Amino acid sequence: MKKTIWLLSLLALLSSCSSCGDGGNGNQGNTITVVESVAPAFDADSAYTYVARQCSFGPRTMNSAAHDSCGNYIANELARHGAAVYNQYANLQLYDGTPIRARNIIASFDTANACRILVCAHWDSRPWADHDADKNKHKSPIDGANDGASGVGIIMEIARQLQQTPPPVGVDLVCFDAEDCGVPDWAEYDGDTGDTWCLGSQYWSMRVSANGYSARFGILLDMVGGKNTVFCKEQLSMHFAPSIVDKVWAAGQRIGYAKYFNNSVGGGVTDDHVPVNRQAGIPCIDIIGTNADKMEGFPATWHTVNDNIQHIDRPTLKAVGQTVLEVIYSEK
Ligand code: AHN
Ligand code: ZN
Repeated sequence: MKKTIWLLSLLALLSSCSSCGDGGNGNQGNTITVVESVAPAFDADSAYTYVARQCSFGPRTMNSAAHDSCGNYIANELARHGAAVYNQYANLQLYDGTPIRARNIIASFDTANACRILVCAHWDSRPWADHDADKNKHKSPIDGANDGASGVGIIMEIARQLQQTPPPVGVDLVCFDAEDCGVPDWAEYDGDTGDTWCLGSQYWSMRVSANGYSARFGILLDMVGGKNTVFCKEQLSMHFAPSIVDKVWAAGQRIGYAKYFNNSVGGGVTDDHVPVNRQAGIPCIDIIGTNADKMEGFPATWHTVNDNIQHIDRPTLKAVGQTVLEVIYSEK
């Protein structure tokens, strides 16, 4: 009996301590926070399956059969979820002049709606594991489970939700090609100004406004499914679209993912959101994974052969996918 009372008072003490930092509103004791979420539930198992399926084709490197087959799979799956799908094909060139056949896959919901939100990710995978610890693997292609497939997996699950529960705004899901064939570390090549990356998004962004398209804002997803990942506020996103960063981070924190959506500002990244901001004129942010151990840099599997399905984490997919859904369904 005595032991129980002692335990109870210890618990009371602990809970009153944890409420000391409640902002000084005098609200002592246990505060139950009711999370008001307006979006349908994002299914992380479903997103995980979409990531695994993309990886099952093999590395989605430019000009490969796996790339072609996976492109068909993504386009068919998005159409099956009720999107109007447009394939934008482009003949482009790698940094060394190699011709590549690129394909941006654009899936639109509620096309009559003038208010539109863009969600994008790249679907190609890097042809070279140039950051692998093993030098012998620097020319091996990667699965890109996190770097590529995770963002597209979330996009496919979002498509499934959009069909089941139409939101108040129109949504365009864009899977960019040829993001990850920028100059490899081992290449003897001077003059990488960053434009050897993000070839598909550059192509799309240079043409989209002439085609009469715009969006209220965009959200790019990159490396959004790794273990041991947090999301810092990416510097170029803060430059181009600080209010969108704040909106997305606030939504994530509001619905319970403060552990993932960290308020610190990370470094700037050359990524698909740059041409979307600069050429397309659409304010677009990048939700991009940071290594949680170091609180800086990319996840440990980045551009290594370990970027495979074994290192994909459902809770990370859930945090990002649910947050993006929350932003979409909160928009008026
Ligand atoms: C550079 O390393 C220049 N950009 C990183 C963009 C990226 C590559 N995201 C995923 N893979
Ligand atoms: Zn990459």
